[in-house]
Amino acid sequence: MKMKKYTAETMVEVMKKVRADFGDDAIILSSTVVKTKGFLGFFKKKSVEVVAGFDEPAPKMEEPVFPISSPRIENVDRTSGELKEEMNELKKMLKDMQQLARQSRFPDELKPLLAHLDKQGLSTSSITQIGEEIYNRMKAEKKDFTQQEQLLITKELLKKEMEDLPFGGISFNKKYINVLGPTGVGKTTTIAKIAARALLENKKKIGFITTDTYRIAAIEQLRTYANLLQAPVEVAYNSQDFKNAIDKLADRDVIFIDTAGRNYKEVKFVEDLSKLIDFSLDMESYLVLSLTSKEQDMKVIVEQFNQFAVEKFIFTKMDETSSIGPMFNLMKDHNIGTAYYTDGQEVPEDITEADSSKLISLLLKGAYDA
Ligand SMILES: Nc1nc2c(ncn2[C@@H]2O[C@H](COP(=O)(O)OP(=O)(O)O)[C@@H](O)[C@H]2O)c(=O)[nH]1
Ligand SMILES: [Mg+2]
Repeated sequence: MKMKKYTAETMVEVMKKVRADFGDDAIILSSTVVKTKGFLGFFKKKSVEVVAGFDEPAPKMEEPVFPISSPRIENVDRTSGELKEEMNELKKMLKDMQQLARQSRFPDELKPLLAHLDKQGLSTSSITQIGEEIYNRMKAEKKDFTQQEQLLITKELLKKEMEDLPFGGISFNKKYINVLGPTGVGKTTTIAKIAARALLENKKKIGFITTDTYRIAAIEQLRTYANLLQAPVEVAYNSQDFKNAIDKLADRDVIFIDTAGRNYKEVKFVEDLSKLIDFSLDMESYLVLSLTSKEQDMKVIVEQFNQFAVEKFIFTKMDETSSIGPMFNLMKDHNIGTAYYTDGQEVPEDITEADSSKLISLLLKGAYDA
């Protein structure tokens, strides 16, 4: 492998140079942000240093080449979808690198907080924004901020970011509560929790419709909860069943609609769902996402389901993860608020109505424990 070191002021410039020498087959082996200290630490200059390599056709019997987990631009036949995905990935990576370069300017006092946010999985751009704001205020006030002061600013910024998003549970203004999402995230369990509260706390007459007829066990699971709550369940195999169910449950105050998960990546599944459920009804649709899922997968799911006019998110399985940053990233990217989060399998206990202050406290919990 041929290797060469490049230095420029920005990542974009470096990449231009790399491409000029190696074309699209370049491999980035490492990238560092180099700081040159100016007078009394002021006017620090930064530059980006990249070591790029080019894989020559390997002669036989050479030592094995280990894969390198850095941005790699390969020349292989790909579908336009894959290419687009890779381009987006690459763009994000470049953006992240630029953000990280910006972060490297921040004073050391800020590092524990920013590291905590990073561990929580908050997006690099949000972390940079927070760091920048605190740093700017430090400079303006010509002093370092205590951990407590840093936390206060962080809270204030996150709060402001979410001030226009809706939070909180079902409104009881709409008769139909529709719960969407992939398989296994906890839709049925969550419906049972919300329904139990509607019955016990709000004294509503509740009913259920399930369109999850894919597995017998799924119907039985909902029936079990419904029986405990002494509420009727209707099973809808097709759109006619769904219409009949609506008629049969006409006297109910709130009707919870459970849906099948299946493979959300199949466009057909989304089509089927819109044929089965009458979305023109007086309805609120919630998208259930498990915090144990990968953020990239959650993003795809949101895009897939967003055509159903998602009212708010419901995040499940908070008890199984210690990084809840993706919640904030998804809310910000899609401009959708959060109705509830759940943190266990107990019905109806393990569910909390979300509000931005609670979520922020959870995100910042333990920020200075380390
Ligand atoms: N740890 C944990 N498990 C949960 C939570 N919510 C649901 N589950 C479990 O996740 C599994 C799938 O739940 P289910 O409601 O059937 O998911 P569905 O396929 O989306 O309807 C079950 O074992 C639930 O008990 C939660 O908040 N925390
Ligand atoms: Mg289910």
